[in-house]
Amino acid sequence: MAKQVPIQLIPPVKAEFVKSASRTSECPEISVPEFAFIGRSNVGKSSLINCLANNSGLAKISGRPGKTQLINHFTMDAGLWSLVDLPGYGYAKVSKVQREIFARMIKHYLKNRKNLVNVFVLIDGRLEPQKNDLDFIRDLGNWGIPFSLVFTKLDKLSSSAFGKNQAAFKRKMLEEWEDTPPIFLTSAETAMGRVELIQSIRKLTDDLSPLLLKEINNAKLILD
Ligand SMILES: Nc1nc2c(ncn2[C@@H]2O[C@H](COP(=O)(O)OP(=O)(O)OP(=O)(O)O)[C@@H](O)[C@H]2O)c(=O)[nH]1
Ligand SMILES: [Mg+2]
Repeated sequence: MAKQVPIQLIPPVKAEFVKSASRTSECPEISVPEFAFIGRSNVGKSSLINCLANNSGLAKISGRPGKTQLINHFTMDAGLWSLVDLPGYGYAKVSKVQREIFARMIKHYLKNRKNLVNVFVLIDGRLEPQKNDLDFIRDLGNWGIPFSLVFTKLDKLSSSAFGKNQAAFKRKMLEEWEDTPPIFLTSAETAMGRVELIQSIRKLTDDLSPLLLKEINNAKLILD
């Protein structure tokens, strides 16, 4: 049985950097439920990971897009689950070849990482719906990968301006999807949404750990 973390208690999550990998086969050994943060370059993935961890130096942040270039693994809640910081998509200043390499790396990771439970797609709350976000979400749907939407940087605009962007994004999604996924409203600056994100990940971890651990053990037996 997985160790239970009381969902209501949100202490500073005990977080540690594990390793950076340039391909799925170099990722840490599968052991606990994993969650990934993805989104356009500069959307605030690394900042939000630091906000969740309550540690501003954990993941590398930069005002220049394209900072995160590898698959970065962190363990959270003292190793009960792991969080992955992925490179951003759609950064025009990266060469086409480099973008293609990132895209392939991300796709391979998402489709093959056996303990990946949910992907959090970060969307800049200041912007109207962006084609590359909608394209990426469509890919996730085609690959059958569960995901949630996380609107970021909400400290930077009024709630009415954000309300319009959110409504427009939902409308766009509903042109192709029957429903919208779970949505989180966040700011790494004010820690808005931190508790909700951690609660949701802990709940998924609590629900899934026993099943997932059984599957992981079975996979190991087959490999041995
Ligand atoms: N005001 C505000 N600024 C933010 C927030 N989140 C991130 N930023 C800023 O946005 C910039 C990019 O943040 P990162 O966390 O490095 O973004 P990223 O998505 O990891 O970027 P890449 O690794 O390049 O793909 C930095 O200058 C951050 O300080 C937020 O919630 N509010
Ligand atoms: Mg980053």
